[in-house]
Amino acid sequence: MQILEKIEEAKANGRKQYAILIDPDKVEKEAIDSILKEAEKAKVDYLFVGGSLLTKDCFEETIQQLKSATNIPVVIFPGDSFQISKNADALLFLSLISGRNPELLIGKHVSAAPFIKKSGLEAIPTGYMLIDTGKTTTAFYMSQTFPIPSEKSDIAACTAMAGEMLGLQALYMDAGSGAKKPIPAEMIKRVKDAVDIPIIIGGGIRSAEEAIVACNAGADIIVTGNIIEQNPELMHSIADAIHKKNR
Ligand code: 1GP
Repeated sequence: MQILEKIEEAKANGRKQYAILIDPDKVEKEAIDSILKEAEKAKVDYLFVGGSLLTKDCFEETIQQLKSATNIPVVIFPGDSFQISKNADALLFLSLISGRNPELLIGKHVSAAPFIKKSGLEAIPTGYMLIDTGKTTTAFYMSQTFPIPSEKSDIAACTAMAGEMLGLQALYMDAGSGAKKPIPAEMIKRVKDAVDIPIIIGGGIRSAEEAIVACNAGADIIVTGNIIEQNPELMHSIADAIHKKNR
């Protein structure tokens, strides 16, 4: 089954899913095995891999390490057009619809398209929306765009609707890695009421309680990154809380 089908099936059955983000730049090669061991025990649904700024040349090596060590699907969450690997299971083909930087709306996609096609990777057309919850994150700076202010739920809802009308198959609303606060429930709810496509929520989620607030508001997939790198054990309580919603 393709990854998008899996996501859609889970959504149709009201099953919430959990992804952890592995930034190849931040996670030491030696730490990956222990993170994966915990991820398998916690029944994490997806491993997202990527970063807004990679300074080490270890992207492909990280994908291969993950693929050889686990059966959890590996989904590229690309921070740039060179973050492509035929060894992953899918790639979120992100268009930064919250911003007005043409390179991130369509430009990089044009350069990456032939490589993605050749790789045979499943590309999931995803509307990427950056939400400002009070801190300039690397994603905001690197994208050179204005994120949507977290109290402007109407802008988020209209952006999401436009993305869905353009044919995007999923939305990723991101407060950015290490955000001060997660995206407010009110905004998630407004977006959920506005569209039918699956909604991925990430950025600044540090506890099971915060993950549940996002799930209750309408998130279909919760992503945590930073906190897992600092404390892999935490993924158990977050995963349990998210999956408990499924019983
Ligand atoms: C960032 O949504 C991800 O793109 C995860 O954010 O690292 O803050 O969990 P955190």
